[in-house]
Amino acid sequence: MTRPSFDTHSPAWRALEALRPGAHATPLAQRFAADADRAARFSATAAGLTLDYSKNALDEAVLAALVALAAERQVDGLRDALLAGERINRTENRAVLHMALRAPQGAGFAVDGVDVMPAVVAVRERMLAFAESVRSGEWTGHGGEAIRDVVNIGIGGSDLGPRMACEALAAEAAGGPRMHFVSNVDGHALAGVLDALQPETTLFVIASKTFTTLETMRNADSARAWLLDAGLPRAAIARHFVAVSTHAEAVSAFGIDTANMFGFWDWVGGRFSMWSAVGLSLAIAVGEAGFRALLDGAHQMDRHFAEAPLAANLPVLLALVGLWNRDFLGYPSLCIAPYAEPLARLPAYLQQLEMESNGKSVRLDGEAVGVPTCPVIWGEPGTNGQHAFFQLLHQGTDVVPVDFILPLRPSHGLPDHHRLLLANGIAQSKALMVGRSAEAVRSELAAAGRSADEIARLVPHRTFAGNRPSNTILLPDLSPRSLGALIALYEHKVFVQGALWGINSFDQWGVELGKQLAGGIADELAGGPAGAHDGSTAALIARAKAALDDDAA
Ligand code: G6Q
Repeated sequence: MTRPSFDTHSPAWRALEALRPGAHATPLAQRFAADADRAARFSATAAGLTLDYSKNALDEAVLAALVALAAERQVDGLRDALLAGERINRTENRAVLHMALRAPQGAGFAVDGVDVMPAVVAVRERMLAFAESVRSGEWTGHGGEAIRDVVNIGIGGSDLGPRMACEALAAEAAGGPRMHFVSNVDGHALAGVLDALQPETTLFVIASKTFTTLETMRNADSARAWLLDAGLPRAAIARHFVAVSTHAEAVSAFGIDTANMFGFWDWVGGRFSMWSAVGLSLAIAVGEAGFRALLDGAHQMDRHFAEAPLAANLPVLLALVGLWNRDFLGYPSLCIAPYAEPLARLPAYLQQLEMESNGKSVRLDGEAVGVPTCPVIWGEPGTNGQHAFFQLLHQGTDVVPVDFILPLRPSHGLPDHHRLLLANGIAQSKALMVGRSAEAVRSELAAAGRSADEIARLVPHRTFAGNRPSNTILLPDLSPRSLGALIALYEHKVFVQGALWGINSFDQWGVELGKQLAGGIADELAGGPAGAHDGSTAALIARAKAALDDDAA
């Protein structure tokens, strides 16, 4: 279907503009004081997850206008087009069907009338069987030893998802091999991993849809050289390297047996691919049952997204609140604060998911969007962040909305830690909202016996205005099922925001120019002819070349 073109004069947009001045008229804390049901009114649950968005500067009129905007922008129709396998990624002429990867056989996902599920299920089963054979020791290295270390070599979408999820689900990984991830072309990354490994017991998973990505191929070549330099024969490559790719010819030329290549399809975007064979390393880590549970959690969220009305639809609500904060209240960034150490890589994962998808300035029709799109996504796990950047969240000059992500049960057995962790997460969202008044600071200092002078001097520093927005997302635990639902929630949020802004969330042309220029500069650094550069770039190349030539001499 064609998307309605973006219109800031539309009735819903104008209604929201009219509501904007009211957003700050009543502070959040007062909204709660006036309405005992506020938290329940602005919370929703699906696939085991609860989203509490009540600590945002909105009321029922704003919410109704936001939902009207979603209806006006035909979000439900676009969602149906997505699920119907239409080629909604129009700049690349591709369908977008990562939901099929976590659906059961017979789910009916099709592209151009061809059911994709038989192929999806076939690769899924082959890949899970392979993962189990590595875990069980049935798959051995060239010399017959079981695999003790798995190194995933990939970058971007072929790295961030499995890396994040392996860390998040480490508690599920008992009995499997140790997992390592190498993405950066910076040799420190690969060298640091290889130093501790034995070639005879190491399996490399080369994850690259195209099998041409510079970083991945450089790292894969170096890993292969490491194996051969250790004295293993070329025939060993087939036992120590497998590939996740769509490029059979390149895989075979590398020395990998295409029987050990796990494919996927052009309708799986890199940053949406952790559910495909790109999740092979994760499947080796958490095993077949864990991987299936992850898929099922995501599938539950998919069903909710497909079926729930807009006003009760978690991804739609998360997207609408984000759009309200970005476009109407003008907040330029969004902090992701998982209160879970295993989710340490989640902010980086969501950075790619949101910023590569919606960090765009033009609509699908080529016209400028005309309003701010994706905010800067950043964050760190709590409670660490509290001792670092939370100062700015509480008292800085920019208001930064926060997504607090709280798994209610831990994956470890240490007593009492989790009570303290949850208390801190909840306390931070409250503190951001209520702040601390000058009056409260004065009384506290007076009660502590401070002099009047000292009180007058300290009050401005110790006061904070509060009224700062946040969402809280509660997960029952940090299980594969909960993680799957959480990631699918953000994926669909990204889709909905793209639909609201009228942009294509599924291409990434903005990353191409730097890659092209790097190719030319790499040739120059190797002694090739100098290109046409500005003064700064030419001087930097000259200095880099001098250092490289020095080292080579
Ligand atoms: C993600 C992007 C990008 C991609 C990497 C790796 O959506 O497309 O991050 O995943 O550039 O690409 P390959 O898998 O082809 O190596």
